[in-house]
Amino acid sequence: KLKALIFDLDGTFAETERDGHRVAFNRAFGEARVGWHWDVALYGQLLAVTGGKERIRYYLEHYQQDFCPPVALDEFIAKLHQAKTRYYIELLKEQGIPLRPGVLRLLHAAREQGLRLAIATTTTPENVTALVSTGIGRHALDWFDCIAAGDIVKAKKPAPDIYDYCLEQLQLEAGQCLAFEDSANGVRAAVDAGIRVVVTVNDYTRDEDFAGADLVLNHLGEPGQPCQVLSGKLDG
Ligand code: XBP
Ligand code: MG
Repeated sequence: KLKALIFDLDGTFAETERDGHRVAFNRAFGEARVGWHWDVALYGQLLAVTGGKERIRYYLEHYQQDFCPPVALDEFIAKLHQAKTRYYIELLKEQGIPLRPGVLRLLHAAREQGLRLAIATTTTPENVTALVSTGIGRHALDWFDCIAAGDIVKAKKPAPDIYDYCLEQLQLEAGQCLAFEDSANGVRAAVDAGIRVVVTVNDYTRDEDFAGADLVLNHLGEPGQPCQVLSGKLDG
């Protein structure tokens, strides 16, 4: 029997990547005067690597091979990423990023039916707090029995570790949970943890391979804005 819903955050709760994280990375690059800029298309490619620090490292290795960091590379990336987190939270507080259709409706419905809620994301914990409190309200942080985020596990999505961690915290079996994701990396993480998964695609992910997902939707739907099933079927 279904006991809990586990949500990805970036791209699933809200469209945070293009106008949120990407912009924050670029502001951090500006502050550090490194002269890099991640445009919308390049960022789409870099999203294949989950985790901001991991994404910066990948970019350096593949696009800036001649770059010499002024301090040890790990420290340089960590500092740059701290600045990025600061800009991202500032952006959320100043302009906010709306939740995607149906997200709040589903959270309310789940709570009414006694389902437990959790978050499984690769993003930094402070970003989860900021997105939930600006998108819904601070009180909503208490709705989640487990907020699994960022470096709490060693291997980020597509590894299943963050979902395994979540199941352990919730003390539930994979079969008692349903995950919500927006990307192929997220689907792989959930599927490899044995959890059934519903995908809501977005502009960055709609052409990805969601093998193993039970249901692929354009979004979760609102009254007057029905969702479209792109593939799959959820039984039971
Ligand atoms: C989201 C990510 C994150 C964000 C940036 O993936 O990969 O890295 O892009 O956040 P998912 P940080 O939706 O699959 O969890 O910079 O805080 O890592
Ligand atoms: Mg996502």
